[in-house]
Amino acid sequence: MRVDIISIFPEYFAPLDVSLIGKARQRGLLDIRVHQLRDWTHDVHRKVDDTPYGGGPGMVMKPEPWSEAIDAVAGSGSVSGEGPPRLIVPTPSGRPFTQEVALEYAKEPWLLFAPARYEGIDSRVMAEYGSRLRLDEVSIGDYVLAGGEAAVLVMVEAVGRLLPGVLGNAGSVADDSFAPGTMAGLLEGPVYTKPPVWRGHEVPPILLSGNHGAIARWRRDEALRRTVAKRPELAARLDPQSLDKHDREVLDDASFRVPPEDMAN
Ligand code: 6GU
Repeated sequence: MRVDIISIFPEYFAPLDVSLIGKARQRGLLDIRVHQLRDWTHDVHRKVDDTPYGGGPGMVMKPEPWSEAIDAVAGSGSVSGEGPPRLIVPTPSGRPFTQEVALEYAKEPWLLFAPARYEGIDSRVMAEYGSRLRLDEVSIGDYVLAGGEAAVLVMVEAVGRLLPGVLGNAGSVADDSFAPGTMAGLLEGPVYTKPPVWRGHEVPPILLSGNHGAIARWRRDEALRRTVAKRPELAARLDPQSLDKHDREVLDDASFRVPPEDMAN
């Protein structure tokens, strides 16, 4: 996968040299190119922002540097004869970035991220590229960051780890909280390693039993309990048809009412 990032803070993306994503880049699985937006200005001050029409606080990013940058990067050859990149503009007013969206992006050959500072990019840039490219305005959660750069780091890591060959253990993607499958819609339960007793805390004995069926059942119970405790709104969205008798007993014990089938979603 090719990923381009246009930002006034290219140095913000140094973490993409590290760990899982850094290794994926070294191995040629991910081609990440970071560009300085100011390289597409033409004045001595390399100005990228101006005051907002209609007044109000803060500054708005000017359309011209963004359009020149996006045209140059999106037009800079394609990935193995594919079309233009998918353009992703991080903004707290975008649609939520979820695991589903990460899985969708992981299928793309080419992503172009356009993180803004200040109060955002002049909206005409989105109007223009919304009709020329596939454009997504996405938010990583209900809080406000000082700029989109941290959101790009989050999205590149979430997407990058889904690419074929990036994770050592292919099973860990299937086990993810929010991944489709037998544990779909449940948070992952607790995990343990050696030693078997640490500061008086024991590892649950079932995990040492070697009984893989019983371990899988126990893990599902823990996932159900944790989901009810920490994310009751996720528990409420569980498909009643995916719940067996034991699941219902665990949920009942956690004082969670499974909605009747006609109430589910
Ligand atoms: Cl994508 N950008 C900014 N600036 N703030 C955010 C966000 C994005 N997602 C949540 N808050």
